[in-house]
Amino acid sequence: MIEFIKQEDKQASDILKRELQRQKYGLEMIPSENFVSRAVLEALGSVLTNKYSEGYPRKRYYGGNDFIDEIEELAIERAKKLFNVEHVNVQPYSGSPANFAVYMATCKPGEVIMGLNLTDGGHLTHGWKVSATGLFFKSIPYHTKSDGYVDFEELRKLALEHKPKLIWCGATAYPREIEFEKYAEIADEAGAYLASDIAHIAGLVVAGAHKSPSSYVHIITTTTHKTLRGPRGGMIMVTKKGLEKDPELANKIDKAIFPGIQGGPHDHKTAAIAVTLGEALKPEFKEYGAQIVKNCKALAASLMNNGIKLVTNGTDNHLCLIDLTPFGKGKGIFVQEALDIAAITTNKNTIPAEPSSPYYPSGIRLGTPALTSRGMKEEQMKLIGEWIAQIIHEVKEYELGEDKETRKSNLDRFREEIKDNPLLKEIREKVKGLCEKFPLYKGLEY
Ligand code: DSN
Repeated sequence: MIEFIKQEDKQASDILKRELQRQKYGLEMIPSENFVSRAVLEALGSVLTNKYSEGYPRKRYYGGNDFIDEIEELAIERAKKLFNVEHVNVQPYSGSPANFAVYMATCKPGEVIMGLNLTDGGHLTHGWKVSATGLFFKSIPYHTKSDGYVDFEELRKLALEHKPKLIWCGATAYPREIEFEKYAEIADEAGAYLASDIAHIAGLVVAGAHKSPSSYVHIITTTTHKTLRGPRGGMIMVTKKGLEKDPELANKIDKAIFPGIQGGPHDHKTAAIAVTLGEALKPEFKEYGAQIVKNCKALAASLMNNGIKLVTNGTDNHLCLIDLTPFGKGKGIFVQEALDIAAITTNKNTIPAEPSSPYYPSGIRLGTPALTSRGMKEEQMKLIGEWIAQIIHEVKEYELGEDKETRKSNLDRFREEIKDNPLLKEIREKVKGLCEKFPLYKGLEY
């Protein structure tokens, strides 16, 4: 499969080989990651990477784009059907430029926008202070309540007071269903554009395992590599409601992507999106989406039955958010690194009312899209939940410390002590055994 890299570049091929082994023999539980099909991998590795094609199908600045036009149109038609929308742009390089283009199409610099606060589970590009979206627009964040659910009362009050141009719904670490209808009521009352960023749940939406935003919002953005199980990429969609609010909205979005913030589209990635969307149109994808949610509920139950607290006490979707504050603040880093040693990949994450900081947060975010792609079901989730709980209990006494020096020495000591921890080694072996029963990329060897 990588025979040419092997011949030409041993250094690079060795690294690729080790990453393939890591993926094959570990449990990938970062909820925004997944395993693409061999067909999607082929499209990504295709000759379409050689082409320049600034512009849009049938309106390009360069010659030789007949087949590029066809593949882009195929992706667009499939996306329209799957998401029930009027217009689709499949060129965003990923989620951040897709979202930035929405700002450019709907707001002027300095105008007011609203998104869910980052430490409450919101996306960086929904107005967080260090993101370009927080620097160039006036961001008024809304929050979750102490129970972890979105505070719609606060959102309504802020929206009517500040009259934002744009309101975002959607999140990166929110374990519950996004209540599009409540957002729509508030955005309509405030006269704002409503954009839903469904990057995390796009696969669930097309599978019917999460409600669709298409009749509630004006614009939908998504990445294509999370639950949708495609290449790293992005899409922007305009709904019927969006075109009714502004008949020029689709043109504005297209212009914002090119020439606004991007140059030539990545055509190999467009081809891979077309293949991904073809897979998502198949009946098996509905089963896949439903199983992601069943698995996540089983994982949540197993964690809670083993003494682990979850934000909102459960999940409606593909992810759970572990609240480690019963053991102290800022403990996410210890748990993430201990899980890593046991070959369970997750990410430390902030939780609502985070008492620590985004880099040293008090939660762990984990999910089931990638494990479900391997064919795992509820029985395996129960087991994995038990292992994770055991690991948390094993490292829960480690303290971070308040200042930089104490943190460094505490982390150094922790890393030294856990690298040969017998429980972590034992679970790592069990993880390997489980992975062997659910092979990944069978027959693919680097
Ligand atoms: N960084 C992506 C995630 O992991 O969810 C998008 O926020």
